[in-house]
Amino acid sequence: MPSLSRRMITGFLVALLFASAVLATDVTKGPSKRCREVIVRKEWLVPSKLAQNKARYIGAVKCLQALPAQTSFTGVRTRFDDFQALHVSLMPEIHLVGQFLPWHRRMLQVYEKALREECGYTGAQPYWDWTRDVDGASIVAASPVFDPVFGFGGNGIDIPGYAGQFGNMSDIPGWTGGGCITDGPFASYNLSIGPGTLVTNHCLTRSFNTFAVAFIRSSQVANTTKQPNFERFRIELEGTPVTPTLKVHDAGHLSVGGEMNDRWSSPGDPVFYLHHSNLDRIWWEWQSMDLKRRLTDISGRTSIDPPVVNVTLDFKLKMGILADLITIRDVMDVRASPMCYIYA
Ligand SMILES: *[C@@H]1O[C@H](CO)[C@@H](O)[C@H](O)[C@H]1NC(C)=O
Ligand SMILES: *[C@@H]1O[C@H](CO)[C@@H](O)[C@H](O)[C@H]1NC(C)=O
Ligand SMILES: *[C@@H]1O[C@H](CO)[C@@H](O)[C@H](O)[C@H]1NC(C)=O
Ligand SMILES: *[C@@H]1O[C@H](CO)[C@@H](O)[C@H](O)[C@H]1NC(C)=O
Ligand SMILES: [Cu+2]
Repeated sequence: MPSLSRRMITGFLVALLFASAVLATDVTKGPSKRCREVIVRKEWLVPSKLAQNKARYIGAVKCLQALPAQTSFTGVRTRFDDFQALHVSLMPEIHLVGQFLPWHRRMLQVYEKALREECGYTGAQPYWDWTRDVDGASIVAASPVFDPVFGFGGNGIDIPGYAGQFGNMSDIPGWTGGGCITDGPFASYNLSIGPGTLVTNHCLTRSFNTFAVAFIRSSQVANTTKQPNFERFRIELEGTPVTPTLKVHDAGHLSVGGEMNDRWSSPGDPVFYLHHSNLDRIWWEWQSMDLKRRLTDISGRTSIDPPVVNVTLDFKLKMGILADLITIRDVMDVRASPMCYIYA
C-alpha cells in the first residue's frame, strides 16, 4: 500500500532527522565547534562527469608546486615541498604510534586548506579507495588514479633489479618499474626533498608492486573495521614496529612504490594525499559505527622508544609553522571545527 509505506518512510525520516539533531548537539559541544561549511570528500574513481573536478584538483596541486615555500626546512622550494619536508622532519614520531591517524588527519586537512585558500580550489580532498582497483587485479596500473590524462600519471620506467626506493626491500617481491614517471601532470616536476632525509633534485619515481596489492583488498579493510577498539583498529591498519604481515597502510604505499614507498618523503607523490585520505575515511567509518564511544577512543604509545607514555586526547599535533597547534581531541570528529568535512 503506497500511502502506508509513504507514511512509514516519512516517520522514518523524521526519526532520522531527530536522531541526527540529537547527535549533532551531542558532539559539537557549543558554537566554537560548529563549522561554517562542511565539505564532502569523494572518491577519485567516481567516473567521467567529474573529469573537470579532477582537473581542478590537479591544477591546485600544481599551483602549490609553483608557490614559494613558507617554512625554513632545508631544501624546500615550494608550498608543496613544505608539507613533504614537515613529514620528513617528524617521521619517527608520527608512525607506529598512537598519534599516527590523528596526525595524518590534521596534515591532510591543512593541505586541503592550502589548496582551497591559496590555490582557489573549491572542492574537497579526494580519496583513493584502492579496493575497487585491486579486488580483481594484481597491480594498480589500470586505476583511474594513475591515468595519464585524468589522473596522476603511471608507473616509473623499468630499472632492472629495483627493490624499493629507500633501503633494501628485496625481501618483498613483485617490484616493477622503479624509475622516473614519464607521463601525467607530474612527470616534469622534480622534487627537492628526499629520498629519505636527503635533499636532492630528483624526479618522482614509482614502482607498482604486484605482491603488496593482496593486502589492500576489501577483505583486509573489513578485517580492520571489525576491530572492537581503537587499539586493535590502529594495529590492524598500521601494524606494529614488528608486524608479521603487511597492513593496509604500508601495503598502499608499497603498491605504488618509488617515492610513495619512502617512509620519510612519500608526500612527494601527490597520490600520498589520496591514499591517506582513504585511511582517514576508514578510520572515520570505523568511528561512525559507534560514535558514542569512538569519538573519544584513542590509544597507543607516543613514541616507539621507551619510556612508554600513552597518548591522550590532549596530545598536541605538531604542524610546525604550517598550522596552529591543536590536540587529538580537536580532530576526533571530522564534522566539527576545525576539521569540517565528511566522506561520501
Ligand atoms: C639486498 O639484500 C639482499 C638480501 O637480503 C642481498 O642479497 C642483496 O645483495 C642486497 N642488495 C643491496 C643493493 O644491498
Ligand atoms: C630531474 O631529476 C632527474 C634525476 O632524478 C635528473 O636526471 C633531471 O635532470 C632533473 N631535471 C631537472 C629539470 O632538474
Ligand atoms: C585480521 O585481524 C586479526 C586481528 O584481529 C589478525 O590476527 C589477522 O591476521 C587479520 N587477518 C588478515 C587476513 O589480515
Ligand atoms: C598504555 O596503554 C596500554 C594499553 O593500550 C596499557 O597496557 C599500558 O599499561 C599503558 N601504559 C602506561 C604507561 O600507561
Ligand atoms: Cu606518514
